[in-house]
Amino acid sequence: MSLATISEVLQKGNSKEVVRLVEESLAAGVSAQDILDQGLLKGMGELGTRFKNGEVFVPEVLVAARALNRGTEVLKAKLVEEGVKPIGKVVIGTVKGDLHDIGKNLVKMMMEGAGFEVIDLGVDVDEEKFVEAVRTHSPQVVALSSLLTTTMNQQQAVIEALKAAGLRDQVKIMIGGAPITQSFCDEIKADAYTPDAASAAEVARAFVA
Ligand code: B1M
Repeated sequence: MSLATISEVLQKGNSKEVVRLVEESLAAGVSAQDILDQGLLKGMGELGTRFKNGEVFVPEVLVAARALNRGTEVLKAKLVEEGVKPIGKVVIGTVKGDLHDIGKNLVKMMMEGAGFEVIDLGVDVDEEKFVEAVRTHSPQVVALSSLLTTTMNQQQAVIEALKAAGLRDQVKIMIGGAPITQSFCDEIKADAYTPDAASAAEVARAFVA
């Protein structure tokens, strides 16, 4: 059994089979790191590209993400044992006044798939909670999602609050959501706008590279 099989089965969203194959690979002596990189994360990365190209849709990504989570649960103990470190930390949330979380959850999954530890603050998150989370977790990236034209300005409020707290320069601020554009990103001086979850993960990876 090759690790490519894990990648393929993950993309089909078959959690049970992913768990079985991960256990089988561990038993055969394959390292948890290789299973993670060449099996699970590779699969999620490929699916992310297909999602970006419009070849698969939200439901497929959600079931694959569930399979990824089940697979990483099996690996977790081994990874800790092998001393594998996440590539970085991301604090993510949907801004104050906004309850939409499907896109935010996809960004979270893609970031996790890219190897980040993600601290998810949920929805309707005010600027002070973001500031507090940056102080507590020292992430490299803060990711803000907004789906409403009435809440997009809240992304700027988060940036201003981080500035006022003296934390702005310690993090890269990424923004996204249906009404967000590159010109809005330039206007509020965020560090990056990405139109979809897969490119958000790619840009976050580039920030910590
Ligand atoms: Co609402 N809603 N909604 N809604 N809703 C929209 C956004 C809307 C466009 C519908 C419409 O009128 N055509 C409209 C906004 C209009 C506007 O502001 N111009 C709208 C409205 C008005 C409202 C309410 C005000 C309705 C009401 O109560 N009168 C209300 C507001 C509640 C609130 O937030 N305070 C409301 C409520 C809801 C539900 C609760 C019913 C539900 C949300 C459920 C949930 O999220 N758990 C809902 C839904 C589902 C939608 C639509 C139909 C779908 C949104 C979605 O999940 N899309 C939406 C219409 C539409 O988009 N067709 C609509 C799928 C998701 C994968 O896409 O979130 O865009 P999206 O994420 C993408 C990218 O944007 C990007 O990556 C994702 C995937 O690649 N992305 C990022 C997102 N965040 C990112 C962050 C990044 C990078 C990329 O970096 C950090």
